[in-house]
Amino acid sequence: MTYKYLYPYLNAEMPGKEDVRKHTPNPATKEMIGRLEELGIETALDRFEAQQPQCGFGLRGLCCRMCQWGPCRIGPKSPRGICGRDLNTVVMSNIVRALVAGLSGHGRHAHEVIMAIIAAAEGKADIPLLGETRVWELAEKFGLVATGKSFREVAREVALVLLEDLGRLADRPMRMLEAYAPEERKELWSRLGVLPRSATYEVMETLHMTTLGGCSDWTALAAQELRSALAYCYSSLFASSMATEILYGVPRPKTALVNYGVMREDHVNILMHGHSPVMAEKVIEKINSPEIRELVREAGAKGIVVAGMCCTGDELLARYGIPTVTNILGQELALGTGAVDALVADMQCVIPGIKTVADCFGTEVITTCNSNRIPGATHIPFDPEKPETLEEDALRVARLAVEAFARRDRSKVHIPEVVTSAMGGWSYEAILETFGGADRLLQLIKEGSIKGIATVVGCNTPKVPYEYNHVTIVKRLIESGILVTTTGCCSHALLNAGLCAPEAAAKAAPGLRQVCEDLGIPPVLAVGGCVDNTRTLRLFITLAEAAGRPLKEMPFMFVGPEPGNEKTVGQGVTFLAHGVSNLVGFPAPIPVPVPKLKEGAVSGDDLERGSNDIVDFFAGDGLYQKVGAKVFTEPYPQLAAQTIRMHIHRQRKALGWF
Ligand code: BF8
Repeated sequence: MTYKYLYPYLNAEMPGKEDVRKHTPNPATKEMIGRLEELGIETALDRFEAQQPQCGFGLRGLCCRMCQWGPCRIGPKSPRGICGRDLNTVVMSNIVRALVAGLSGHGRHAHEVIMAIIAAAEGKADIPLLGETRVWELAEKFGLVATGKSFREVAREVALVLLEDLGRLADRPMRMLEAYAPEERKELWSRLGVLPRSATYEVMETLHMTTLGGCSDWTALAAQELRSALAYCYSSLFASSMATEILYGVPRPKTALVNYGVMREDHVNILMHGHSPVMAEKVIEKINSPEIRELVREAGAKGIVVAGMCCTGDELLARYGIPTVTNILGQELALGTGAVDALVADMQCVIPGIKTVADCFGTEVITTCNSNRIPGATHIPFDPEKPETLEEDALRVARLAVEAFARRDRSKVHIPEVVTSAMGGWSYEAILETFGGADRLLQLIKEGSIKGIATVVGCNTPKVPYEYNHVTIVKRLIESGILVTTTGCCSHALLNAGLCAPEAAAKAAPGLRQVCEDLGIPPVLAVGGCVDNTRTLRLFITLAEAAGRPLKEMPFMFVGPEPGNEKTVGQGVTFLAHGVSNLVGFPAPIPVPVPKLKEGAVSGDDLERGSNDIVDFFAGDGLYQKVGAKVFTEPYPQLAAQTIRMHIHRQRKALGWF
């Protein structure tokens, strides 16, 4: 492996575009990087190179921009900012601010799907409520009285509780946390004083604590980090995932073809992108209408291909087996095929660079969320407070896509002929049913057929060779008998690499291979979008309960090999707060202690590690003593896989599971 850029103070190297093209595992990606290069179209990989070298202060979280006295940079010459803030305060403030930015993203997602339930229940929009079992489950957990009420009334009341968890200002318990968190954790979080009120309150409190003249005790900021992560987990992740299940049902496993080759030259190709599925679902309904079918025929197309990107793609694969194409760092490459007639983008992770690529091919970019506008794009929003126009709006989106097909410049179309078969739809219920219940799955783990479970998730970053870390780590994990669950952009890498197909069992260690072959399942289970990380978390909680052990003792790990979006901070800290250690594939913006020669060293091997409070907190004993979990950082995937194996091995040994 070659890396173009060396950052000694991070203990890390970063790839250039050529390194990415050489090492990225998907042949379709390699082909598209070359194709866009040939056409002279710029992508994120070019802009990443143009940004080199990146600011060393920013990379280590040492830049403070929280007031107008600054920006201040913390370094040997200026160990404090102008206001007197020290390194610990600046670094921890930056981290907790990133976390609540992510909380705002998933919280806004939760808001949209919760409001869609209310609109459906009140009969204001033709949106289904297919997740009946989830409604009754939540009503019971929340202690709602259902007697004498219709299903729709109960669904509405459940939605109102979820909404309250997003916005409560008074110091009262979060209802989802009360309902789903393990008892042992609730007691611990109460003792630590980190029980949250709501998403809104914790975002406000974090911004308040970190502004000029706010909190300068980094340990209080670290507590706010845990508090905000719990708000993130229960009000935003759990709520988004379950509210979507109330709308469109709980997914069950299904197979599909994925990868760039699912697009067809003679079809209208529509890519659904983003996170919230409400508009995407309605557009899919409309493309089957007689009006659109007639338009397709008139335009000379053989049909419509709907395919997904990022988390909306994960959702559609999980529910309908709709093919997926790629993830956040592949979105420009997918448009570079020239075969996409419409890109329908809702919220988050829709990078502005797509418009430049779309304009080269006449692709219709349609934005559908008022929070996510792109200059020059056609904007047809779904507003959950005004859902009455959804039918007509979705029809308009479908019409625009077909009209764009008629205009498509056929001479520029270049679709890599790469398709992969895959399975998606691994909800919490589906996993337990497939394994024959929690006790049976636990038995397989205890006897060692399955060594442990790693949830390998998250974004892409241009700081590692695109998708190489995801795929390399996961291959090594299944070779070691570790079952993998996956979501988000990582899942697209693994889907396209063939690791989510039952045939991938042949790549697993003998015990895991036997289990997968007996059940007809892959060793890598694609559970959905990022908010569905709660499906894995719930599985971990259930298995720990079945084992009668606290979650922190179980052979499980949270792995984010290619962190990118601020949302990943909350994902990791969510699992940490529950006692599940993290492996992150690139140093977070915290100062990494770089090894240096000991005083009087006689050889180059005589090294000592530097240290600082924040690294000791996350990677040493600080956080571990509080919650029983820590953060490992390893940008090199072979070493990362080894670290995960070691962690799971140690956990098993401590449990006596051999
Ligand atoms: O929530 S994995 S880049 S698409 S943030 Fe975004 Fe990261 Fe992809 Fe979905 Ni998750």
